[in-house]
Amino acid sequence: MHAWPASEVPALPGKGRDLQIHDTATQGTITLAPGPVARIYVCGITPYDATHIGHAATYNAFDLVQRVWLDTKRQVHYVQNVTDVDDPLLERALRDNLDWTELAERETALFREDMTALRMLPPQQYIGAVEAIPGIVPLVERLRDAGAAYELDGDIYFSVESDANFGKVSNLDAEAMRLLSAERGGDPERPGKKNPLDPMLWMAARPGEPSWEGASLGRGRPGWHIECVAIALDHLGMGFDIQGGGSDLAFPHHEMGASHAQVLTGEFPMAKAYVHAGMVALHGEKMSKSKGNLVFVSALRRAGVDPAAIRLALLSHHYRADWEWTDEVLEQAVARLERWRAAVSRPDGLPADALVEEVREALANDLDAPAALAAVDRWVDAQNASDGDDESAPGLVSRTVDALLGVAL
Ligand code: 5CA
Ligand code: ZN
Repeated sequence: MHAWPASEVPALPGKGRDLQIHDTATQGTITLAPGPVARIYVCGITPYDATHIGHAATYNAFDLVQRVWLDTKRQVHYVQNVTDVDDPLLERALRDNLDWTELAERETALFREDMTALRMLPPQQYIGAVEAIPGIVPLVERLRDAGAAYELDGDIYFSVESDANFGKVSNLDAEAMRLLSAERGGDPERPGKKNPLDPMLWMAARPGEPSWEGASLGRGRPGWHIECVAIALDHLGMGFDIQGGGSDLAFPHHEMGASHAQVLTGEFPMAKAYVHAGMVALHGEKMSKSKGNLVFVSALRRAGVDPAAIRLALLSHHYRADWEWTDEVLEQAVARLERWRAAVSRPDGLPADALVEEVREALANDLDAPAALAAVDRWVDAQNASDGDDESAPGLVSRTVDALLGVAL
């Protein structure tokens, strides 16, 4: 499917720095040194409800990754999926008496608008689960033929025991895995499974639900984890630089994906770094479509909030932190945006070459956006309190904030 338009990324003087990033799998910070083309896969939305601030915060983190890489003069190959067929989508369509394809199309269209408004750089490939089915079926067949999958009443399950590295992405103990599996789309209680954690690869057709021809698998629809593996391997291949998503994807989604890929290719890990963003809460609880405690990006936009202020609100928290959205977070961002715009609208100002390096350094250090904002704040405060005469400074600050933080002043 088509993605959304890219905003321009201004080139900055000098050269950016290599990204150091926290990797969930090794539980430490690693320095990524991609080749001329850095490769990233970011898990996309399940389009049954509009983009909320939690989604936007997660996509903001991976947008910063791209901006750091682009600043090092690399190209970025970015792939994102859309889980446009899955249980939660079908359940919502049924509840609201909607055609599931229309619901998915409507919410994906709104997501594109939100991403465009927030100046998130688009993926080169934006792939729906449905369009990926022809690539998913042969992978499931291969897993089955390799003895890593088995049938249960027509459904095909992946056997986690077929992968010696299972557990190395999320580093959780068996009990934690079991609890999270039940919470996040798994079915650990289903009788007949070899291991309660085994995830579904292919679900046999159910009455009243959409299904597709699956060659030797029979009619059905794909499981969730194999969807992302098929799309990532098809477009990026093994050993790409980052697989990203919110921290709720570390287990089971990214763990299972790494396992599928390990059995398919004999290689581990699928991504050099597994990068996870913290969860955004509202009124003390994780924002989630299932709980309905949501602040929608589109609703804020409709209420007249400048998307640049939304973006600054996201940037004011470290991507790995769990944080809470409040009116105050937004008010502070609106005030900051105003201060920054006033400072760069003057015809001249204080030299800003050091600021460019400070923002670069902050972001290269595990995407420390709050430190980057603090550096800009310092320049802005000094600029507003003095009368520097560097005519190139306001433009350079604007371009830096645009190129590295995605905020248009
Ligand atoms: N389609 C799958 C991924 S393949 C999925 O998880 N979709 S989603 O719509 O539920 O979430 C999309 C992305 O937003 C995921 O990376 C998820 O981890 C992230 N996300 C969801 N809720 C929050 C939240 N409250 N705070 C931060 N990130 C969130
Ligand atoms: Zn995914």
